[in-house]
Order: sequence, then structure tokens, then C-alpha cells
Amino acid sequence: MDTVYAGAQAGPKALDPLSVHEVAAAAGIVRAAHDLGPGMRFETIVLHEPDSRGQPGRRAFVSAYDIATGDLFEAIVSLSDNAVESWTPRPGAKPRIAPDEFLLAEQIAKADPRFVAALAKRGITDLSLVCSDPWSCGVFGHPDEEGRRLIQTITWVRNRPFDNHYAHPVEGLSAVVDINRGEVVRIDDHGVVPVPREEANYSSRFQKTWRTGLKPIEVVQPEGPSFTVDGYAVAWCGWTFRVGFTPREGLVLHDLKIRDGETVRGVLKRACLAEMVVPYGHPSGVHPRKNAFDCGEYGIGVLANSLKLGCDCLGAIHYFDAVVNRIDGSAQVIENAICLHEEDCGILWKHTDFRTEDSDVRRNRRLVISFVATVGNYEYGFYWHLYLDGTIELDVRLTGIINTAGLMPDGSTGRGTRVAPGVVGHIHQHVFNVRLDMEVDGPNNTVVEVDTVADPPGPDNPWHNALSIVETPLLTEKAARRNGDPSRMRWWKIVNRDRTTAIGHHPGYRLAAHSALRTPAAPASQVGQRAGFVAHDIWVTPTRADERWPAGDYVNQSRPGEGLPAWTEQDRPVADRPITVWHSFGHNHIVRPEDFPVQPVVHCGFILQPFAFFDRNPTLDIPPAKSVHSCCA
Ligand SMILES: [Cu+2]
Repeated sequence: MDTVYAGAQAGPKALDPLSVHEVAAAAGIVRAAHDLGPGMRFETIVLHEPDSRGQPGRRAFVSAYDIATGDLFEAIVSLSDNAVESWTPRPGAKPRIAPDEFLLAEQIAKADPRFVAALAKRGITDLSLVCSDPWSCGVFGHPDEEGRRLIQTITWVRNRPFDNHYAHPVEGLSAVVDINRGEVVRIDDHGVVPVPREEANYSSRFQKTWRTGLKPIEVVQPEGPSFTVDGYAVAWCGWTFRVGFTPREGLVLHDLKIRDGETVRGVLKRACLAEMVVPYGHPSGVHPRKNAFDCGEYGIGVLANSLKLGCDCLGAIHYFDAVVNRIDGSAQVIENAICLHEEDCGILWKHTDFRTEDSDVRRNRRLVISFVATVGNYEYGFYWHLYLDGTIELDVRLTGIINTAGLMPDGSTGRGTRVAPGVVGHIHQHVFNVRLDMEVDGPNNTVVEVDTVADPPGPDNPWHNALSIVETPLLTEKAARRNGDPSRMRWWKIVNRDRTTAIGHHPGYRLAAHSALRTPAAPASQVGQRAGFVAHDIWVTPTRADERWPAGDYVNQSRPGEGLPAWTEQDRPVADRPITVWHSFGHNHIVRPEDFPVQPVVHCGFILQPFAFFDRNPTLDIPPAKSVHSCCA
């Protein structure tokens, strides 16, 4: 039998993230049973989520490694019994790059005389102003990199303290660092080009003049918010779910259900960002190696911000702290990492009977569950929205600073947009992949592809206006590797064929894949090899607890073809059973000068909308707003 996630069977708090105490305890239990010595580090310490059989007790999943040997082991730890239940070597696996290693890599580079000499060749001698960011390396077949755990540092320089260094790229220079051994493997110097020195600052500490005329907008909720929170359980306007958080995925929504009259109906068993990759499209210098997997190579959860009321969030806010592990096995609390609040959201519906002038309008609102992560130069905000009519939305907001480059050695721009004199933003993509463990009205779901096509002309279609809806259930994994087709107005719905509604439909949810994005990456590129999920807009697999990572369990310097491409080769049945829908979407970032020196938010995401899930508009009972104007009730 397949292993599926479950919460209710294992007790109401079985899905709560590990506490500070539990993280430290898990590290201690593993160290006591399998001490790897002074080089022991902890990549991940996270809740081992209970499966449907609902084993009693709390468990942790621990990924530990030894920087001396490079060996990596996975453990399942019983926190209730103080015991390691399993200890599994993962030969060749390379752990993620941890926040603890970001500045370490820079220090190692700056301590190397070859790196210092390469900076001096460019007229840079004050190392305190040099910022060398820790980039993952991928796999490029350099013999001196074989078997090592690597970070390549890519370099910028400040003119003065706090100056935005991304305005001053030190083009063509990177230090390839063996982060386990603490040494520079090689300096890659692709030739000196002048470092642009014009400042481009955005910080309030540099801004001299301020726009006037902005009057305050205040969010007032005199009776408090409409949600209730009990531990990690949230209830709001008919919706219920549990909040989870992991170092790699960040925010997780468990057991998302919606009330329909007297019944509570499931929609999502578990939903999260599972992976993302940002490949850069410039073919020379340090840039081909820039293919950042921000979940699998860094962990989008461990990079979460502590949010601030009045700045990041407005209104009546409930914050959840996040607990993640450091590489020494201790726990780190990210205070106020997850924000829960309500927002007014325009009108929900409206109609005026033009004969009677009877007019009805209802206001919409949404519940927002969000976190923001800083990954080096860039910020990602992940905002899950729940609406009164049963709609679910993930709105990903991209901001921060573009990854800048200098000019080519011949002074040309290369594959990008000039954003300032001597400063270029290369073309790149941000491709996200979400893992949606579906539970539409029960455990057994099926994905149906829906195309809209014009009928051929004929006696039944004399005026050539007939349209047909072509529905194709996706029955096996290979058949369910699907891409959009605007010429057929294609979309997908997830239905429960075990159930039929009162008006004769299988209840479903429509996936509105409005930001679907496949990269044009060649199969032989790093992304083609190691981020197979970018090849299709949707994939469907039978839900399995051990198939969580669409680009493989260990993405850092990973081998080709792991994750979704390998799993789906089995071509397992995916109809009328617990299924996981994987959706790839994102932003094709052809940089604008307006994205610099800091990028106004760009949105991408997707929508899950009830489709014959309810028998009619489920919001007729939303009361009219009390208004200061006479037009409303
Ligand atoms: Cu971008």
C-alpha cells in the first residue's frame, strides 16, 4: 500500500512542526547513537510527518553529514523513545548550503592570496568592502572539483559602508571553495573588465528627498480578525487547516478543508512549494554556473524573514514563529516568520435589476498566510490566499535586487539588459514547482484535461459557431506529463469520481495555471539535466511520502534525471487514488531598468477554483457590508 500523509488519525497535534526542544533533542539522540566526530554537521532536523497508519509518538527526520569524509546519513528518530529507528547512508549525496556557510565561504575566499591578487588586478584592495556571494556550483566536470562539496563565490564591491554593492559587479571573477575542507579549489578569472563605480542606492539611509502627498491608509478591525488560531490549527469563514513549516519548503498547509452547509469537505491534504530553480541565460564567464535551486540547494524556509507589523503586514495579525536547525544541531527560532491576516479584496459579486433598480453587492475578503525569504540578492514572498467562494491562490511575489553582471571583455552587454552604465541584468527565469497532495472531497482523485475546440462546419454547425469541450482523464504518470495549449484554451481539473453532486457532477477543483512556465533550456543544460520538473506544466504521481522533491532528494551537485522524471518513468496509475499534482510556473525575467536598484514586486502563481464542487455560488449568505453610504444595506 502506498504511504500517504495523514494527520487526523495520528492526533490533532501530530503535524505540528518540531519545537526548539525537539530539534535539539533529535540532534542529541543521533549524536549519541552515531557520533561522526568533530566534523559532524546537521543538514536537516524536521518533523517526520506521520503516515496514514498513524504510528504513535513524535518522530524527527535528521540528515547528518561529516565534513571530514563527506559521508551523509539519514536518520528517523523517535523523540518519544529517545531512539534512532533507522540510519541510512546516502552515498554521494551533498547537503544543502546552509546560512551558516554563506559568510564562511566569503571568508575562505578572502583568505586566499590568489583571490586577493585577482582583486588587486582590478584595483580593489580594501577587502572589507568586498562582498562575495555563496552560489551553488552544479556539475561541470572540472577534475579538481571531483568528490568535493562546493560553493562558488561571485563578487561585488561597495564604494563605502552600506553602499549597494550589486551596483558594482566584479565581473569575471569567482573563487571555487571546498566548503567542507575550508579551502579554495581554484580561482576562475575570465579577464579584467572595469568595475562600474556609479552608485545606485535604494536604502532609506541614502535617500535624500521624499515624495509628499501620501496620506495615511489605516486598516481598522475594531472587533478583531475573523479567524481563530489554536496552536497551529486555523479556522476562518468556513476554512480550516493546519500550518506547518520546514527548513526546505518553508510554509506548508495541511488538511485544508472547507465547510459546505453541515459538512466539512477536503480540498488539499498538503500543499507547499517543493522546488524552484533560477537558471541564467548568459553563456560565458562565471554565469553559466548560476542555476540556483533555492529550496533544494539552500532551503527557502531557513532563509525566512522575521516580519514586522506595519511594514510587511497590516491589520490584525497573528504571527507564527518558525523553528529551524543550525548545522551544529541547535535550534534557531525565526520570530514572526509566518503572517496570518485578512484583507479586504474588492467586490465578491454584484447585480442590479435594471427594472426594479434592486441592487445587491457583497464585498470579498481573503485570508493571507505568508512568509518572505531572502536568498542572497533576492526576495521571494509566498502568499497563500483563501477566498470566501472556495478559491485558493498562491501569489508568489518577486522582489529584491537583480543579480547584476558587468560588461563583456569587449565592452558589449551580453545576454541581458543594461540597467546602469556598465551594469547588466542577464536574462533568467524563476521556475517554481508546487507539490499539491489533493484531497478533493475525499482521498481518491483524478486529473482531467479540458480543451475547448471549434467543431467542424456541417449540418449541425451551419453558422460555424459550435464549440465542444473535450475532457481527457489523465490515467497514468506518462500520460499526465502535460503542457498548456493556448490554441485549445487548455486547463485541468482535479475531480473525485467516487462522488456525484446533487446536480450530477463529479466535484472538482480547476487549476488555473496562469503563470505556467517551461524554460527553453536545452536537455544537456544544467536545468535540463537536474531540474526535470521544468519540462512540463503539470505532472501527476500517486502520493507517496518518500517522493517529496521534484528535482531529487539532494539537489546540491545532483546527478541528472532525479525526482519527477525518474518517478514518472514507472508510469503508475494516477486515477481514482490519492494523487499529487506538481505544477511548474514562474517568471521569465527579461530585466527592466526599472528593476534596478531594487525591483518592484512582480507576481506569479496559480489559482485553484471550485468547479462543480458546490451546487451553486456558496456565498449567498455573506451579509451586505454596513456602509457609511446609503447605497448598501
Ligand atoms: Cu529575476
